[in-house]
Amino acid sequence: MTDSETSVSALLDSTHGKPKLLVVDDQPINVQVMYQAFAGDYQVFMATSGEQALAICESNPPDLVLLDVVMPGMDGFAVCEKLKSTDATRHIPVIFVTAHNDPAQETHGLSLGAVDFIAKPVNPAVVRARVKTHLTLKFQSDLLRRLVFLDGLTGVFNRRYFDQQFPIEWARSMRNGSPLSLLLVDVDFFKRYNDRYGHQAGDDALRLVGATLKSGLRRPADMVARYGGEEFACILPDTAFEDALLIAQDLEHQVRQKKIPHDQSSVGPVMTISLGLATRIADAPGDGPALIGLADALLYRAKNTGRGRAVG
Ligand code: GH3
Ligand code: MG
Ligand code: MG
Ligand code: MG
Repeated sequence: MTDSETSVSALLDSTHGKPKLLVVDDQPINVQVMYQAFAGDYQVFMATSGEQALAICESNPPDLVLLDVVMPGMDGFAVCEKLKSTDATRHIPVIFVTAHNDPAQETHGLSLGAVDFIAKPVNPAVVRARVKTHLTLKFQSDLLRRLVFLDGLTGVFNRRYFDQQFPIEWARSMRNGSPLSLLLVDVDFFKRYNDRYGHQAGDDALRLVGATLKSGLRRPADMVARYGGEEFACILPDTAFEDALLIAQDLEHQVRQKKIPHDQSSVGPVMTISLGLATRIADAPGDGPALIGLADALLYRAKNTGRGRAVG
């Protein structure tokens, strides 16, 4: 085994166990050939139509898709286009496998975002080698995305991701005329907590608060980021003020329920958070930074009116 193979298998083991492969072909015999080429080293899932393939990608995203082009109903090109235009599936590499391998088709497939194009009849050893190459690249780019966009201490998104995502959500909200809610969250008396229980315990508490906020947000589009030292920000797309206020109050309650001892807190004796909530409503003047400023001002008000509460 070469060094790069060793490091790749280590990466596979640490992140995924057996990689998940989705084979899509309307001819059961072709699916069978692929199954035999990959069963053993991979978890192989199969679909015999484009619609079925999309359903599997949505419910149980594979690490790579081997995709037939010509199928009755939704063809492979349409499936690829749909996968690439959806946030949750755009990072799944797609390899087209087709008998219609003229240059125009191949160029079209690659322009839709596929990573490779393989001609039928397939040579199993060649397909295996190409799949392995693309999976290696996929896992490396997954790792890079995690390093770039996740906070190293808490595992929630980091400030860099927030700064990238918030303007996107703001623009989407403007375009759709939908509300956009923003929560700024700050741990109460956290300096005293560090002084009393130590920095290590402080780090553990921040991890727990981050995890509690993350699990407390229910919609897939909601996201939490570590905004600064002991501050978090939650973006709630398409969420009206009244609903966001209930969520904010629930998050406050859930952190309190973790019962992290804090005998130096004037709110305590457990750790609490304060939250500021601001919502963009249709046709209201202002911009993204103004919404952040408003949420910050309301957080400040939560601090000044007793902490351990949400103010909107
Ligand atoms: P308030 O209720 O007004 O928010 O008071 P506070 O003590 O929480 O606010 P202050 O801004 O005075 O203190 C924040 C503290 O958070 C100070 C800093 O050392 C601590 N902190 C920031 N990042 C980390 C971290 O990553 N780990 C730990 N353990 N502490 C951190
Ligand atoms: Mg076909
Ligand atoms: Mg603070
Ligand atoms: Mg604080």
